[in-house]
Amino acid sequence: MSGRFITVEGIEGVGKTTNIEFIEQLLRDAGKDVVMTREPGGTSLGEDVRELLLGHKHDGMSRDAELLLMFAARAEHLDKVIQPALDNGKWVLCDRFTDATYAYQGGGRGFDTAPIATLETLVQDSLRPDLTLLLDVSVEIGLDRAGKRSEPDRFEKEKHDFFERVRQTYLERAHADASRMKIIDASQPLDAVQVQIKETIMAFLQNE
Ligand code: T5A
Repeated sequence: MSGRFITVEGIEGVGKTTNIEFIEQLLRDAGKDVVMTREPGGTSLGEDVRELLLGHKHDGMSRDAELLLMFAARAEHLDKVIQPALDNGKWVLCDRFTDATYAYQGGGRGFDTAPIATLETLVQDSLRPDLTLLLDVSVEIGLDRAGKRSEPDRFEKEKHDFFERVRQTYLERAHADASRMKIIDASQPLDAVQVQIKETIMAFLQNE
């Protein structure tokens, strides 16, 4: 039996890294064999591409190059990690996936949906996440949390408006695809965020 594919999304500093291990534990407690991974990255090639995308060596990279590098890393990730795990009945838990491309390259950089959708179908065929948790906070809170943690990467150097467009695109996608994409109010204290996450995961498990 094929496994399930769960993704976690949101703007910078929203708490994806903090909460993904909590989600992994919920799934393991339910007896699922979990593979945890991330984008961009998740493979040797993908992690090298991540360096290119997030580092400052290529500040000013064209938006076409950025979009294609995201999907190049994703193609390798699907081929080497995600699809084999799903085929073996494992549950794949991924920190960001193609919703991030629609949000950052679409909303943020201004790409039309059509070329992103074309690349999505080319690289993924019919594969889409079964469940996506969209952790949502205001841009002010997200950037404040992210800024306290580490030096800004190439995306974190973008201006406030960029992240407003990214957030709005995420929210629009969640409202348009509400059965898959669940919005979590991540502005609350961590224990309250994790109550919402647990409810969402339990509801998904019950419908399996
Ligand atoms: N990208 C990615 C694209 O442009 N297109 C794509 O297709 C893909 C896949 C990846 C970058 O690549 C871009 C998007 C990104 O810019 P990343 O490292 O995966 O970068 O993503 P980031 O969002 O940069 O990851 P962060 O680590 O910054 O954010 P997280 O993981 O959401 O936040 P986290 O868990 O590290 O938390 C940040 C701080 O907040 C605290 C934590 O303790 C931590 O200090 N915190 C809370 N504080 C108070 N209350 C809560 N509820 C809290 N939750 C967490």
